[in-house]
Amino acid sequence: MSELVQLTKDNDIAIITINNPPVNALSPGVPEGISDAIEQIDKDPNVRAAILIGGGRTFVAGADIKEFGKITSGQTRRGVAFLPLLLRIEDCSKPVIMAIHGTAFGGGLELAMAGHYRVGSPTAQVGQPEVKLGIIPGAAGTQRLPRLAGVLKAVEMCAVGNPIKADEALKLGIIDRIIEGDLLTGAMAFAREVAGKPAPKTRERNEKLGTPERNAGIFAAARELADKKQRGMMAPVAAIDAVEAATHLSFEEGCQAEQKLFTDCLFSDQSKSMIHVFFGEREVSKIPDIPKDTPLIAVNSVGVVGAGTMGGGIAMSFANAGIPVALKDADQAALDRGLATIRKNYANSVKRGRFTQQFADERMALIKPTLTYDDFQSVDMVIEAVFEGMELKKQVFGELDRVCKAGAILASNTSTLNVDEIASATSRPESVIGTHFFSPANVMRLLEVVRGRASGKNVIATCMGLSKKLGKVGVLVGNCRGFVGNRMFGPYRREAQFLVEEGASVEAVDKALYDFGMAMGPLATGDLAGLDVGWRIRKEYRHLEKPGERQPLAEDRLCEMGRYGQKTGAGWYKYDENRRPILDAEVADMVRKWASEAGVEQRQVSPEEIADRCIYALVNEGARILEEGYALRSVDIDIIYLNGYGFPVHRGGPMWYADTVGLPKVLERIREFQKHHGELWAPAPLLVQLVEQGKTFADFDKKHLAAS
Ligand code: T1G
Repeated sequence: MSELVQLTKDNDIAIITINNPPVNALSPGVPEGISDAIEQIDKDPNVRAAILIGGGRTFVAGADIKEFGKITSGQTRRGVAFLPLLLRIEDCSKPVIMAIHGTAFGGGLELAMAGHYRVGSPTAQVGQPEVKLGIIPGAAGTQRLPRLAGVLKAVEMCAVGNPIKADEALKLGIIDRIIEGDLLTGAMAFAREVAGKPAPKTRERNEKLGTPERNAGIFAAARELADKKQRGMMAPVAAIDAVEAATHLSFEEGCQAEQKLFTDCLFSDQSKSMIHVFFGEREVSKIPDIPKDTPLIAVNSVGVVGAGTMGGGIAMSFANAGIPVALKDADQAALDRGLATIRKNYANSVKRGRFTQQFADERMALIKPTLTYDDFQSVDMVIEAVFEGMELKKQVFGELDRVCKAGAILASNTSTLNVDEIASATSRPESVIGTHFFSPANVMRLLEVVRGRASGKNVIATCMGLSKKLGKVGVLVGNCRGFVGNRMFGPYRREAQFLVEEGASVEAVDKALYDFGMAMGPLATGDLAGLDVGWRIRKEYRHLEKPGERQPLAEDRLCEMGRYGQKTGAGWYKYDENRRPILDAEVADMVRKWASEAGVEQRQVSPEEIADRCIYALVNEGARILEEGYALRSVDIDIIYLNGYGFPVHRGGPMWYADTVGLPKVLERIREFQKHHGELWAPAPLLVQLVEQGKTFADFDKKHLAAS
């Protein structure tokens, strides 16, 4: 038997235990071990029932995702085929009871469904999250789940990928009993109840497969939803097709249909990209020079300076994580406005069923408004979220230095300013760091943690850990202008504007990037964020502009006209009272006029050029950032773009996307743009170097890791 699977006995009950930490993935050796155990159980006349359970923190979290790359590149031995093993379990002559704690995900749930019964601890979760990796269940999950849970729920679970909790799984019939107390003890009692009785095989249970009329509506609605919410992704559609196959084909034929769809997805760029994202999200928390055991600062209370949009959202993030917040603003009216907005946001969450009234009330009670810094004397951390201006920030940090206790973390939510200069206003730069939240801060997952020259390792490690506590993904970035995300966003939006000046329409630019998969086009994003934000920053940095360098013509002028975007009812677009965009011919005429005055030649611009210009502007700037060391790895940049800027997850992030296109091709296109549009398009030296060496950004990351 494999060392990953143990077989023991308690009188007439056999116990199969999987021990493959951390999450009991079905790595090579696990299916073999289960197969051997089932053979022995079948043969042993003294065994009347068997229990399969996970050792450690969980049941089985699915197939081993690390193996997928080997499968698609043909490097792996496939071991015991998983699908036939599941049939073998189902055909075992003794009832097999699956005892679930933690997560039975993907292949884990498929394994569980091949058992004759399932019992679970109250905190167990089950799910088919494969779509989140760009694939679909590959071992009859799409065939057995509708047989247990019904078609409607099976489609949802397979196409959306969200897990469900034990109580819902019980109601649906996915599990048969919830075990309070010790799981194995409860499972043993259950096993003795069912031993010797005829055991149900999931694959033979057809009573929940519905009628063609009802199913047609379910599948149509699921496809419509996938089209809207998972735009451009192939796996959700494949998952729906596979579940549909279960409703009109035999189990065996359904499995064959599933296999074909599974393989198509597995070998696609989309699944490779999404698996890159899965590991990337975990990778970004690893900082080479900050050991895992770095002592953390306990953050049990925080202060937030500024009750505006950002400050309010940040206060909500902490309150939602159960951390009390003192929220300060300079004047009562601003504080009242900020609190009213927070209250309204909570009320909306209750209305939409996201929070219960009680949860919202409790969170609201954690936010204590204040007009004075005195309330910050005892807090463990302060996040400053005042207006984006250096003088004001320095003044605030001077105050914080005066009132806050020694060791308190002093964080700035600046999105562009120099963290070291902010730190210079204090006597303790080692306690100062940037925490760049994204708007709306209580919703957006990204947190850029900005490392200043003097930021202490414990301060950095605490902020990275805190991001998880807040339900966010923290990415450590260096202290350059705009940090990583906004620094790259500059050239991206610059190109979008240049394209309009050169003859593309506003809607054509936005549509090309929306069709690429971005959540919104770049011009519409500007209107949403407020064009005045960039305008104000540009004024602050005007002295750094290189003389003669081409600058976008429109946004400063739109701002001078009071067209700040959605909030003023007009920007690149006009907006109705529901903030729906309306094309504005006036803007098109004005841009044409400004462009002709500036001598910008008008021409036809293709959607392909629009996407390439904007996306490769991201890639080129990303390569510079990487080379300069302001991002640790290319995958860090990807995670930033996926979580903060609406980059499509199935393309893996800008740097990964460039790898999939092929860096030589990307470089060639960038050189073309350089020829036509000048030195703003000078290729990043790192990009040139990687192409010369025949390497990718992923190779760069590997080398970087090996060196650290
Ligand atoms: N394979 C390999 N490694 C995995 C893994 C997996 N399935 N799941 C987790 N890990 C690693 C992870 O990279 C991390 O490593 C460590 O375990 C702890 O994870 C045939 C085709 C289970 C809810 O999609 O959702 O089955 O960074 O930090 O927050 O149809 O991991 O420490 O080195 O996330 O407690 C379907 C994916 C596979 C589940 C635990 N299954 N995993 O969360 O810890 S496809 C999934 C998760 C499949 C079949 C198909 C979560 C978790 P390191 P963690 P966590």
